[in-house]
Amino acid sequence: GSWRRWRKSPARNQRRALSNNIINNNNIITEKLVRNGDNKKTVVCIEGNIASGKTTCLEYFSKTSNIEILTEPISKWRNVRGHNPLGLMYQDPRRWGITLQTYVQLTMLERHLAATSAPVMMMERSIFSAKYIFVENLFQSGKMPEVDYAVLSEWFDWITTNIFLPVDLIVYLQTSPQTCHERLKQRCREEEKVIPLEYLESIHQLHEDWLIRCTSSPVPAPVLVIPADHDLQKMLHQYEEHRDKILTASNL
Ligand code: D5M
Repeated sequence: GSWRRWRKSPARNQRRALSNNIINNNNIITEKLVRNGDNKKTVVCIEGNIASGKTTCLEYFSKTSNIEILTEPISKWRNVRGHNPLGLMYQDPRRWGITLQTYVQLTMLERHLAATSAPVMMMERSIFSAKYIFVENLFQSGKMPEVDYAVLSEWFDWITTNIFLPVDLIVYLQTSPQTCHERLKQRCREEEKVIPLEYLESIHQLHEDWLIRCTSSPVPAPVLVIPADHDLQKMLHQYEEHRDKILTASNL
């Protein structure tokens, strides 16, 4: 694993969000913010390609006391009032991409603002990767109309400028797209049967541009890279090795 530097601009945006929230101290966001501030909670986001092993990582840390785990709200994405926007997006991204992404953005925002009580909150992905990886992928591959991308971007920019969403550490599970493809076939989730290797390759490149090359979107926190092509035993060993570093991320 290695540490990478992070860029300053999102921090500046988030400081602005912090002061905005304090000035408008009549809303629920401010209450949560102040509570978070008092507690000095550490927020760790686990990022990585589809089937990169995020769940295994979260399961490992769920056995630690004082950590609250927030998994991706995928059950909501598969069932919102009887509809399955995730499945629809895979079937016809051009038509349903905006539908899923609007809902992903809302549910991720809910996760970031969750009133957890443990000193460490570990999240599966983030509102940042939803935008910088998945929305970007839909748009860049020509599967999202420019107007949909513009509207989503306006929403995202407003949210991240006006709401303080602190992240202390990003753990990037770095895999090869081929490994993810193998793991995906094994887990056999109905909606994902249509995912080709090329989709995983695009998602991989976007992660690398964002978190390794730092050439695409702002990185909201320091990044710990963990190579994640290994078998379960080796992965658990690596999590053990990095455990203290991850749990004390707010001291970085
Ligand atoms: O991701 C679970 C499933 O959800 C997988 O099919 C990818 C999909 N996913 C996750 N986030 C997004 C966004 N933001 N847009 C579209 N699709 C998404 P897993 O990596 O297995 O946890």
